[in-house]
This record gives sequence, structure tokens and C-alpha cells, in this order.
Amino acid sequence: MRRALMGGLLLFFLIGSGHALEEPEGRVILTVSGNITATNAGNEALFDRGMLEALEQHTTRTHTPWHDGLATFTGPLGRDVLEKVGAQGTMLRVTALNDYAANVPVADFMEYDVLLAMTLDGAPLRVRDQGPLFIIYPFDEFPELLTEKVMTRSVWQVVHIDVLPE
Ligand SMILES: Nc1nc2c(c(=O)[nH]1)N[C@H]1C(S)=C(S)[C@@H](COP(=O)(O)O)O[C@H]1N2
Ligand SMILES: [Mo]
Repeated sequence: MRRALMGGLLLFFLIGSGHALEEPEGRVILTVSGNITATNAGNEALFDRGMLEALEQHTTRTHTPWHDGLATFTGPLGRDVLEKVGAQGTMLRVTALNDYAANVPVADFMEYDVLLAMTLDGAPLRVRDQGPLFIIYPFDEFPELLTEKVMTRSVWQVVHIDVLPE
């Protein structure tokens, strides 16, 4: 009886409250808001560096319009961050430290391995290197991405991703 009650409670927490997101311990570098199911501060999902590093890290080697020569980036995939927060939607509003903002289709993150890059050539991206987070498309692998449209979506100094309502 007691066990059944406990099981029921556990089920309630697993299903009823969506999946929980751990709380950040360090400085928050990314806030995700909008149409998401996993939150840790009101309706928002806050990430410190460690939480983003805990996601599977991917590597993209590519030239970009903003770097000299071949650059190596690492960080989580955009789609893994969206999955982590249970994002439901087709469009993201991505805002940078300098209040630059761009609409980024969720489809880009599904069709391509787009990084929320955290390191460049092995070193953390600092704000002065256009970090701490830089949306990096795999330009070399998919040259069709090298358009003005995609360049406007290549937001650097990303601090906020809002998952827009449908
Ligand atoms: N944080 C931030 N990211 C940004 C921008 C910006 O002003 N701030 N400009 C965008 C635009 S409009 C383009 S075309 C590309 C290239 O900008 P650049 O020509 O200034 O290098 O970066 C994009 N990412
Ligand atoms: Mo632009």
C-alpha cells in the first residue's frame, strides 16, 4: 500500500511536472524561455557553464566570416539544448549581450549540426572573443549555408533563447 503510494507519487513527479532541470550552481550564461517544459526558475531554464558542458560536446571545424583560417569549435548542439528544456516550437528568438537579436528557425538545428559553441581552438570563448556562446553553423560542410540570411542567424555573445509560440 505504502509502496503503491510512493510509486504513484514518483509517477506524478516524472509525468506531472515534466522532467526537472537541475539548478545552476555557477554564473548563469544562458536563459531559455518561452514554450518549454523543463524549467528551474519560474518559467525559465537557466544554464551555467557546467550544465552546458554536461551535454554531449560536439566539434565543428570550419571557416567562418568572423575567424581567420580554419577554426575548431566545441559545445553542445543547439537541438540538444532545445531537447533538454523540452522546447516545442518552430522559431527561436535569440538575443545577444549587445541586444542584437535574430529569429532562428528550429529547423536549422534539426537539419544541421549547429553548435552553441563554447570553445574556439581549445580555449573558452570569452566575451571579447564573441563568447561565451556563439551559434556556429557547419559552413565548410554545407557551403549553401554561407548566405546573408544564415549569417544574421549566427548570433555571437548569445545570452537568451526564447522559444516563440506557434
Ligand atoms: N551578437 C551579435 N551577433 C551578430 C550580429 C551582431 O550585431 N551582434 N550581427 C549579425 C549579422 S546581421 C551578420 S550579417 C553577421 C555578420 O556580422 P558582421 O558583418 O558585423 O561580422 O553576424 C550576425 N551576428
Ligand atoms: Mo547582417
